[in-house]
Amino acid sequence: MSGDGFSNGPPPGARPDWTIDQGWETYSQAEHDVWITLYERQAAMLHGRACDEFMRGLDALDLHRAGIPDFARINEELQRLTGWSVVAVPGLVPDDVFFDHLANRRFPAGQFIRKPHELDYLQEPDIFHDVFGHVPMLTDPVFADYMQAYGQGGQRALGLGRLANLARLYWYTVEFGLMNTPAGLRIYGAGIVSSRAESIFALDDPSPNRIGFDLERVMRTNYRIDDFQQVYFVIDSIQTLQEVTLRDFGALYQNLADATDIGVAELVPGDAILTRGTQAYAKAGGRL
Ligand code: HBI
Ligand code: FE
Repeated sequence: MSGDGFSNGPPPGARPDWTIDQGWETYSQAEHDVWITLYERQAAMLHGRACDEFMRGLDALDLHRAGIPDFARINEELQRLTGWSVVAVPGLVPDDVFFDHLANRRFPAGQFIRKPHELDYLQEPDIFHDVFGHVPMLTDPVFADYMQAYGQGGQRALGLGRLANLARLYWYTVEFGLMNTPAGLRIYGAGIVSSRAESIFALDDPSPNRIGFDLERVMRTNYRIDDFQQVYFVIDSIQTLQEVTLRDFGALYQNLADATDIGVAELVPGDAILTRGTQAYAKAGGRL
């Protein structure tokens, strides 16, 4: 990604919008087996952990079959449900390209799958994170609209120089969001549902803070990309995300221009604290 958030050009073999063919027929059996291993260990444990919208989406798309899903097959159902589609990309794409896809209801998904020794952790989003993690929620009409609005907002934030604030919203909702439901705390964030260890940590561990979602608070909060989160923000329902998109982000960015950042383990006045975390995991050195 370029520093200013605007792209130079796609790598050789990719189209101008950075998409490539999925080339579904080129995956090896070993690669399909990685998908099956990951799918089976996640799908079973997510019952009672992931929110109903995610579990319904997982069923609707039938992502199991015999391995890595064929985007052409997923897209038939996804198009029918919410008008979204999945397109293949080589890996991370520049911010402006990413937002343009989302604004047009296309989700860019990594074409490659992690290696058998990387089952638990990898830096770049692969097809398992992108498709298993993100795509089920795109079958929900309200969430689908939120993602499109995020893409449109991203294009605007780039122009206003406020991308850092907006990226935190994505991080703490789309990637690491939790939901307080009548049945209990549930996961909807793709970064959590696609990770076995964080699916347990995010809900059950006493270490992280869990705080009621507040848009300005979230936009001021730093995040970490190298380990479990030290704070999770909790929405009451997907409707909370719909309300977010009705806010005037221009006014919000003006307020935020003078506001200080909030540390990942910090609590501030006004926080609706669901769990006051011990931070024991981070204090002990985290993943190390
Ligand atoms: N590219 N493929 C891919 N996937 C992402 O999640 C992604 C990206 N490029 C930029 C990006 N995310 C983020 O920088 C924005 O959400 C801010
Ligand atoms: Fe992601």
